[in-house]
Amino acid sequence: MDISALQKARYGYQPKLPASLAQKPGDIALQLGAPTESVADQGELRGLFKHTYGKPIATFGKGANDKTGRVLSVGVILSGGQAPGGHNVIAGLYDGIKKGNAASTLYGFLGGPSGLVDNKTLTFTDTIINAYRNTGGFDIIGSGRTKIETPEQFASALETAKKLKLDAVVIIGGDDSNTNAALLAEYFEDQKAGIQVIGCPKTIDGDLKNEYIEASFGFDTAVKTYSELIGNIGRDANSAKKYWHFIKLMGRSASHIALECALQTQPNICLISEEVEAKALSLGQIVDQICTAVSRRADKGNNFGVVLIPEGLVEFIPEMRNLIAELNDIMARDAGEFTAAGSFLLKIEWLGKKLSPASAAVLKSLPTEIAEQFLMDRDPHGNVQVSRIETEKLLIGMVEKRLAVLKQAGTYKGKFSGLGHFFGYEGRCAFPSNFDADYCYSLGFGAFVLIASGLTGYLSSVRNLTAPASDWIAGGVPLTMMMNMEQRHGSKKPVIRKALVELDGGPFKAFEKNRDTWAVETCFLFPGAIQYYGPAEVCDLTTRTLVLEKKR
Ligand code: FBP
Repeated sequence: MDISALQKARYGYQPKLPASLAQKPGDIALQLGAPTESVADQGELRGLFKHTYGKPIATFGKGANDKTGRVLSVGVILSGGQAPGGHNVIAGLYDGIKKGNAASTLYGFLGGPSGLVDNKTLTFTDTIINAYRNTGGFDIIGSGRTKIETPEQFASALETAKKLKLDAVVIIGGDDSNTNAALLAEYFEDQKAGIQVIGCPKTIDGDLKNEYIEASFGFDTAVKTYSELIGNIGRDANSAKKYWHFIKLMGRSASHIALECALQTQPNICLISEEVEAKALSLGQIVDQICTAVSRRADKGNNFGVVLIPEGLVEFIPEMRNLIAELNDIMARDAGEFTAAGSFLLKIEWLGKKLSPASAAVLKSLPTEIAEQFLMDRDPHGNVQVSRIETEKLLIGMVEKRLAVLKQAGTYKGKFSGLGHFFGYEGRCAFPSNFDADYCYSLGFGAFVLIASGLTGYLSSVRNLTAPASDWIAGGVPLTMMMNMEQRHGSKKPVIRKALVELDGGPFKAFEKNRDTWAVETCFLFPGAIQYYGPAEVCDLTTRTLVLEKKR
């Protein structure tokens, strides 16, 4: 098989491990802290997770561990959207269990959680693992968004695990997938199956984090990839001086990706969904803000610029959020009728009778192609697929209209030509940065130690991430510690709380301090491509978000 020169070179990269995990497995001691509580709704969660609630934080240190040498049988799942470094989590887990005992087996469930339900597996070998070390993508076993939720699905998962004689299942996923991991861990305990469940924090969105999970893997590589592209666009804009580039960036709910890219590239405008929500800004007000910057730059003869837009924005604008919530309910409750309504226009007519008057008016005001995107299928977790809503085009159209009015009034004298871009899929399967390669390998290796030590219902954790890798602190965080109860599809459900951008946090404050200057001046930065070989200050650079969050 042909492989690129970089792929070949990356096979030989040896990921760095924290000192605690770089020891012989028998010398990795497990230290347990005090019992923990969930972030909220402790009473309800204690009742729902009778076997797995409130476990202590686990930390790895130096000392004898007589459990790491037993023969293990483990199955691993890649769940949800791709994120750079997934292959290294599997490689770290594989190397760990083989180091513990060469007779141990690692199975991969094919196509995401459905592989566990339907017993679709492959058995990892050195040859398979070696062909994927330090590479991007999830293609080693594939991924999927199936949610294990019905009693039949849980029973099938158990049947598969029993057939394979598994000691443990490792779920590599985001907040929804790890909520599923917590439920599965509890179910297996309840069934006295003796099968452990360990999660690993994945998502480019960066919204699965807390005091013990400093970053989800993939964020580092994705933001560096997008920032390279944004920097290139900034330079093009400043060369040609004729386009306003509206760039939508992935991040289904949280704006961490947009904020980090703004810190790395200094665009003229970066919208932050969490701020839009806090200030209850309407779509019209957002458009006015953009027009003010466009107009002020035009006064200086600069009819070009860069605008960053988080893809989740529409769900944070009050009138849009209401519309989406109502659509979600109607489309779930009256799914049959909705489908039977027929063409798009007939669907809009049918919805007109079901939606509140305010939401019906918002839907009607949207350009046809955008309204169609609002009606697309929801994902299995009930989320609207914001990656498919062309917010950048919606904003360009509205800005154009508003500027035309301002021109008539004589308050805008520039020329506006908007170009839309969407950077999402471009970054999710990039070769992992050295940071993600090291971090992921450590998470996978740590998952092995958690399993060998007999823990269940934990998320593999590696912290102190701004220090050199040898000083990273590895261990595990109980999944229930991150949970609260939230309203989902008409009822309260236990879920891992999403970490949104904090408006009083270091990253947002750093952005806020500079954004007025960036809006009017041309201050673009050009981060360039991710570097894999060279000086550590270039190759092992962490994100600004991580550094600024750690400063607190
Ligand atoms: P996860 O939360 O599963 O990691 O996925 C995040 C994400 O990349 C979002 O940024 C994006 O909105 C979504 O996946 C796209 O989903 P899909 O891959 O199903 O199109």
